Amino acid sequence: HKRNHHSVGIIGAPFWKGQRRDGVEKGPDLIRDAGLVDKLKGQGCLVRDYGNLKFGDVPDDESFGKVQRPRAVGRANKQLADTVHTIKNDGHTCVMLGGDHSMAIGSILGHAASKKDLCVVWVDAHADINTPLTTPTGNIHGQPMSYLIKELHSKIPAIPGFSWIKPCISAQDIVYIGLRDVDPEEHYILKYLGIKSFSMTEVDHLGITRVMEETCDHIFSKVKRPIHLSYDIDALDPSVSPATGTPVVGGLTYREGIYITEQICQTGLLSALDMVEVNPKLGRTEAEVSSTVNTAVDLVLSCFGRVRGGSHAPDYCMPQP
Ligand code: 4U7
Ligand code: MN
Ligand code: MN
Ligand code: MN
Repeated sequence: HKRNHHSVGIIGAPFWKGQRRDGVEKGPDLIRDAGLVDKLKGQGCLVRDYGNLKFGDVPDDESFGKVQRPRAVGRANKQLADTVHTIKNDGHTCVMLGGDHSMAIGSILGHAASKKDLCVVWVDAHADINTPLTTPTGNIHGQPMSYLIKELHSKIPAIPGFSWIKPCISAQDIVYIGLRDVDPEEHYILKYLGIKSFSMTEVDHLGITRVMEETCDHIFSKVKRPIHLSYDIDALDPSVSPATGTPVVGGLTYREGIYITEQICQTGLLSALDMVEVNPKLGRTEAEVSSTVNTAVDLVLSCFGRVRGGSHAPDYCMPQP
């Protein structure tokens, strides 16, 4: 048994302006209050907590067409990108606690600034690949992928606050898992770009074991490369994680959700993780909130070596009678 060597840098991104439901900005502190840092240390990780980003007010943030609060989202993501870049240069695996999923823009761009060849595994009920021109809601948490994919660059108009954003990933370097609420325009984009995706139908058909085998075959088909895992808590079934902004029935079980993170950990190539869309205000009971938050914590822990079969310190000694 090798000692758990993970060095983890945590950054909280308490940002909600990529959608309309308040409460999601409470995510980072709730996940910390559930004991994330001590639990990571308890399983042998080195942990540095970089705290929470602070987002100033952005006055006169008029919508751009349908797109809501573009300047606030652009600015917050620039702050996050710079911090993620720092955390990567400090040598950590970066954990971004959201916040809504619009923060994946800064998280992935900051990650890409130090790891050019990263690939993305996006675990979500949604594809989050609407462009500013296809978005049915105007919410940027449903659009982050469209700004990041090179092949979509020509379809993206100039958005105020977004001029610093340059696409950094290719369509072939993305895998989706858990999809079950994809807008028609998003479905067209997924097909048109040939993006690998395992919807809940594929999870049912193949089982999560083969889904993860095929995910790794796809992302490592040419060379081994760093993984950016972007995990939206709404990928899991609302019976497991109900406290989230856009729950969709028919999601991943707790066990499937954890199996994904265990297998990503097994690759040894996890380089950054987003854990987003936990919204305590949308739990109807204390139990719904704690089930959602505890699941988020468990997912992070299993990204960093927690195994369900148990483990022990390499220097453990049996008590002698
Ligand atoms: B989440 C949606 F129209 N597709 O674009 C949109 F259904 O980060 C939902 O995955 C997006 O939670 C959900 O607003 C964003 C909608
Ligand atoms: Mn989602
Ligand atoms: Mn999402
Ligand atoms: Mn959601």
